[in-house]
Amino acid sequence: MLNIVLFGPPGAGKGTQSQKLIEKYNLIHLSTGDLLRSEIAAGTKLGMEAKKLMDNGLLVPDEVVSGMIDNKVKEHRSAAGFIFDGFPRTVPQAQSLDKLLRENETEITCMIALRVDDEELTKRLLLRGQTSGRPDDQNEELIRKRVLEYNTKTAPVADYYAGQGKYRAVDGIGEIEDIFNELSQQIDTLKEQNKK
Ligand code: B4P
Repeated sequence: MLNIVLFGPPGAGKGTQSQKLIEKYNLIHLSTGDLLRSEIAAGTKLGMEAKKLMDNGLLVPDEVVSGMIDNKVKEHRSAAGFIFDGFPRTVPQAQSLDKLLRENETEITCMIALRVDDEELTKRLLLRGQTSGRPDDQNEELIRKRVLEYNTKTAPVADYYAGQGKYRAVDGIGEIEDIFNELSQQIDTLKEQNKK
């Protein structure tokens, strides 16, 4: 299986690039942000709890997101692989993902990070906020809070995978198509290595 963690701060382009990668490599897209937003749209208890945190730029508890991912991985046992988008966002989430994949006799192939600076992130998310209707994209203060949450809780996840020799990064600034080509090259190299 080809299991990629697409990593980066809010607005780095994880969602954008995942859409293109799943098509090219026939992978299942698992975005915890999307899963949480569908819970909110369906008005579930979990969704209502998550909404309070998301609207304030905070992370949702680890057990909630890990539980959602567990269910989805089990639903797609025979898939060619997964793109994990926006997950894991904390070290405990990464540990629970490793455990889950081990139980399913597979593992993370690689984490690929999209590197984008804070000013560009703020610009992109404010722009998206004009059309998306997403409450967490509406003001600069909230966006900066999400970036802070990322820097304190999520950035260490990169060290977790680096410790396993599974960390790579690409420049996330530039044309969407150029970034996609760069990611594809990294994935093609991994696939070749996997065959050996
Ligand atoms: P997410 O839904 O994961 O979203 P995100 O970080 O905002 O965005 P992403 O990086 O996917 O950006 P996108 O491609 O859309 O998280 C939302 C919230 O959910 C979190 O704050 C948290 O509360 C909660 N949550 C989710 N997962 C969690 C977890 N595991 N644990 C705890 N809580 C969790 O791109 C953004 C914009 O940039 C778009 O408008 C796009 O068009 C534009 N863009 C993309 N690439 C570009 C490029 N190259 N140039 C210019 N613009 C570009």
